Amino acid sequence: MRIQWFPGHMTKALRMMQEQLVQVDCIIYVLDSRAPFSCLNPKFDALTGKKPVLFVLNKCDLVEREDLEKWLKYFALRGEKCIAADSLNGRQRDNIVNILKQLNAAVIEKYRLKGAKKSVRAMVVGVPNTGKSTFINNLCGSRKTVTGNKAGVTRGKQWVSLADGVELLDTPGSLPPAFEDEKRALHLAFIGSVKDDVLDIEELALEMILYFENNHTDAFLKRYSLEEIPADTEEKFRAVAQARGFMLSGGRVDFARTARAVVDDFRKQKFGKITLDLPEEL
Ligand SMILES: Nc1nc2c(ncn2[C@@H]2O[C@H](COP(=O)(O)OP(=O)(O)OP(=O)(O)O)[C@@H](O)[C@H]2O)c(=O)[nH]1
Ligand SMILES: [Mg+2]
Repeated sequence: MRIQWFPGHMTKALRMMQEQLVQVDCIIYVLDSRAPFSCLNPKFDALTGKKPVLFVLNKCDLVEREDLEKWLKYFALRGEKCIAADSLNGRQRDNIVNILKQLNAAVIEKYRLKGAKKSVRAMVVGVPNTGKSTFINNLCGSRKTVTGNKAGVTRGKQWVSLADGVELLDTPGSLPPAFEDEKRALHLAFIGSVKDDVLDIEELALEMILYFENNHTDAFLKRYSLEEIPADTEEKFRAVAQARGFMLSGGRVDFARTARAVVDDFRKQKFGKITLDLPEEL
């Protein structure tokens, strides 16, 4: 399945981030815990190469603790600062403010020696829909930024101040202009980081079913009360359609509706807590 989504607003966003780099002390790189590796965008290297980085494994509530630990260890072994976050329910503010202050200790000291009263400024970056804006709202304790359960919600830059001398810059999610690795592109599409409108939903659902043939098969079979996943493509959809009541007159399968249901079921955790990328598979 060919996946590409790099509209003009992403080029603009990347340019804006580059311009804003001089204004910030560090980068907060928000990843979706379900696919941390796929969420790494080489286009952000120009930003992260120049400033200290805090990686955030966001949406940690959507994965198993042991998978999360593997990723925390992966980053730690590389000497990267990385934390897990649940931006919907987590109480992570004090911890993150402390980490940001540690990460920027040198800059803070520089400001102090100059007698300047300056905040620590962090640019929040990530591919679309990883929860950047929600993460910021969680830290500031109010809905200062606009959020939404689809890719491409934030379109401009927005500064948000936290009371304790930290300022965060929300940015629009950006994808790479092209994907070298189809698996990474697929994982991003599964988690809703690629706008659904640019995807063929039936192809996406088929890719998802193929994923379940090799991973978490039991969860898929249980969800649709199946004994096995049929080998034939049409029969795969028929099996799900019959289970969900999406058959049309004359025994025809409502492919569009069935495909949508599979994709939505995945995104609503109906197959359980699934981590698509694991460090041992890299
Ligand atoms: N379960 C869960 N959902 C989250 C978490 N953080 C964000 N979300 C949800 O993820 C969706 C996307 O959140 P946003 O904050 O709009 O994501 P974003 O990265 O700012 O997206 P763009 O602006 O499009 O790049 C929303 O439906 C949020 O409620 C989290 O920690 N856990
Ligand atoms: Mg946003």
